[in-house]
Amino acid sequence: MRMRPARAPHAGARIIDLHPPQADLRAEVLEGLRKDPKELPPKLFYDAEGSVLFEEITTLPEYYLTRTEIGILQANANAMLSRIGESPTLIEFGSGSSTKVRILLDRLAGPATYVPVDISAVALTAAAEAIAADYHVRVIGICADYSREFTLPPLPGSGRRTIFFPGSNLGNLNPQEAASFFVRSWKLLRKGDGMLIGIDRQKDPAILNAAYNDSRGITAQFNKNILGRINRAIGADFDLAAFEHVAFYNDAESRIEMHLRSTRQQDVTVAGERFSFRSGETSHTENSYKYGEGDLETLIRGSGFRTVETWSDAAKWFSVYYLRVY
Ligand code: AVI
Repeated sequence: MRMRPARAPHAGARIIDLHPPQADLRAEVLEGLRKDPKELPPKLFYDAEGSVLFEEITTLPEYYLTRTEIGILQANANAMLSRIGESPTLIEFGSGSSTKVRILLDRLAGPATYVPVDISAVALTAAAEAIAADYHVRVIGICADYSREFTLPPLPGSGRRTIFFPGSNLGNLNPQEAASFFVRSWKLLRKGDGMLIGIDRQKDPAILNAAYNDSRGITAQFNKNILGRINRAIGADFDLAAFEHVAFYNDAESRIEMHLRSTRQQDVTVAGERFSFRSGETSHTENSYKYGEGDLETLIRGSGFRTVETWSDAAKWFSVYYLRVY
């Protein structure tokens, strides 16, 4: 069990609600289903049920990403913290339950400010309060959508800012979206500030295919839950039993693709609009890009960042990069 810090924790967390615009799920789903081939927005994965399924995925033997990244953070936290510098302000994008940042906070000496940023005010408040209760750090939670541009309120810390973006979440963005992610992040930082980011690497496709086709079928449930969510949230009559999970590594695009395949010819009504699915027709639900050596450098070139140091596991399946604004 983690030791509590000797000093008294700060009194509570401050939460600043930037009122992120709510997605128009109905419009996004209909737009995707009108495309050929059909697409469904991956943001729909994460309702309460999907978030539980994702947590389960992170513990599966085939899904090496989470445990490998945690191992890298644990083994190299002190080196990371020395890059991050004294009295840091750690800004975590999509902070969720703020679990991985604890590995850094456990080893922090001296004052620090932790700024979790999450679109869910409920998850943000719970996680921010828990961190404020467990650590001697100032906690300022920001309810915002990091996938769009937003402005940080004035932050009190005197040290450098570091954006913490673990979990290979960058992988779910296409190259253009990833490039604009770095530009948006740069706007929140100053010269000398940094970013600590988890990146899943290219590797034997058999390992990648197994990670997204686990033997217990949890990833399949996670993928199909998107249809259940559409049924519940915007009114549709998807029969989940008539779709199957498909995931494969697309070598040319360096990405895992997830799709849902219709097992028969069927019509589905979604928010009052009728859609036909051919037998065998697939709808694209997610991409998970895998980065090769030097790919990140190519991606960030021109966005104002440079790679300063990287840490990986022995097999180089996963890396954590420290980037700096120059
Ligand atoms: C959240 N994200 C990094 C996961 C990934 O590996 O791309 C989402 C996921 N999809 C299927 N399994 C996990």
